[in-house]
Amino acid sequence: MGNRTLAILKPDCVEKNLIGEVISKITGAGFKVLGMKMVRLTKDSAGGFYEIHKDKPFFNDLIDYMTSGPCVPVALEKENAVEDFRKLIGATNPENAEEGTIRKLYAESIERNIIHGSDSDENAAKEIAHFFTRKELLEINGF
Ligand code: IDP
Ligand code: MG
Repeated sequence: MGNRTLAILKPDCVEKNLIGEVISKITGAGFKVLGMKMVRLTKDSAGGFYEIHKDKPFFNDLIDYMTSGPCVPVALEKENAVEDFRKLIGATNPENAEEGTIRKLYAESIERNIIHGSDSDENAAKEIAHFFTRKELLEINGF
């Protein structure tokens, strides 16, 4: 069981001025913020991040969406981080997300669903490394 996960507050979250509300839900659920930054993804960076979906019919739209404006990657720490965070954000399609989850509360569609969460410990480590260097996290947190 790993204790880290990567969130991204996606461009629709930033556009809708929901950064504060969403971070508040995350910290309220017991996650500690290890690192957070605002970035504008390039097509290459977004394509690399979502490499696993490159053959899906929604891939090009997904890359357009993720590069449409700034987003906010957040490295998070908590016991059982990956599983607990996926529960907190809810199903990919907000129509199927449970009441009270971040996607149920704020997302408008299966594509524009506000937030990303890693789906395994292995991917969490890779995804955190996509946005934050080990040195950087070490320097920020002092451990
Ligand atoms: P996840 O974000 O819940 O892990 P994934 O299946 O990994 O969902 O898909 C990555 C992202 O691609 C989703 O969060 C969503 O933005 C987009 N996406 C997934 N499935 C569809 C779809 O069927 N149509 C349009 N966009 C989709
Ligand atoms: Mg996924």
